[in-house]
Amino acid sequence: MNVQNVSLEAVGVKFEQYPTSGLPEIAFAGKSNVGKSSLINGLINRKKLARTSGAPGKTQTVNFYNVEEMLYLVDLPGFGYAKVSKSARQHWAGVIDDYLYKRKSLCQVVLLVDGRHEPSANDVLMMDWIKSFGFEPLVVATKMDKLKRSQHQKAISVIRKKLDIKSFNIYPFSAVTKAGKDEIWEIFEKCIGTPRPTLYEDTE
Ligand SMILES: Nc1nc2c(ncn2[C@@H]2O[C@H](COP(=O)(O)OP(=O)(O)OP(=O)(O)O)[C@@H](O)[C@H]2O)c(=O)[nH]1
Ligand SMILES: [Mg+2]
Repeated sequence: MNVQNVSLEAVGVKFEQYPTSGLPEIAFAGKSNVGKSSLINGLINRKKLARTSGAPGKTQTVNFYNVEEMLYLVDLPGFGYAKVSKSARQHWAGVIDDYLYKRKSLCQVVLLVDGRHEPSANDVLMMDWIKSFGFEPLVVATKMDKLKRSQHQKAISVIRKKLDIKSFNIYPFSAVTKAGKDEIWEIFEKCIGTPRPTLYEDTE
């Protein structure tokens, strides 16, 4: 997609604060500092519309980026950041859980993992968590520029094994070179207009 018009339309932690337009949404989940906000910036051709930081815990709200009045890219707070209190961790888990469970216009969930490392126990939990809502997460391996080209294939197979991914692709991405961006947009474009999994039950 050739993205030109994009804006941060809504920021919040509760449903009342989220957009009501019903545009399809794609959400980005993954541990703090893995590169969620950087991936969003890469996809929307902006350097810093989504705020990033070298220190984990930067994004603390659910942020809705309106792309061309066609869809929202939704930046979720990171999970599993050890330095925050247990109660704060529970709070964020609740915000993300509520969002993933109830958000009707959510059509795809992207799980980001660090391409340099074997996924952690938390990454595996997040994968299972997303699946429990009926989604097949789109797995993106970030920071691939930090690996040599010759290490890419091995890195992807380590992720595939640990996350027990058999039937779908893992998408490598670098926020530095933007490699992988077009492939990710291609998948996103396919899911625009796809309803969320039927596992979802209307609770309202
Ligand atoms: N080299 C390299 N650095 C990256 C890449 N993606 C992210 N980073 C860096 O990693 C750090 C964290 O990136 P963010 O995009 O803020 O991570 P986040 O997942 O949004 O983090 P939280 O908001 O804390 O959950 C920043 O210093 C980024 O510049 C990448 O593909 N390559
Ligand atoms: Mg962030």
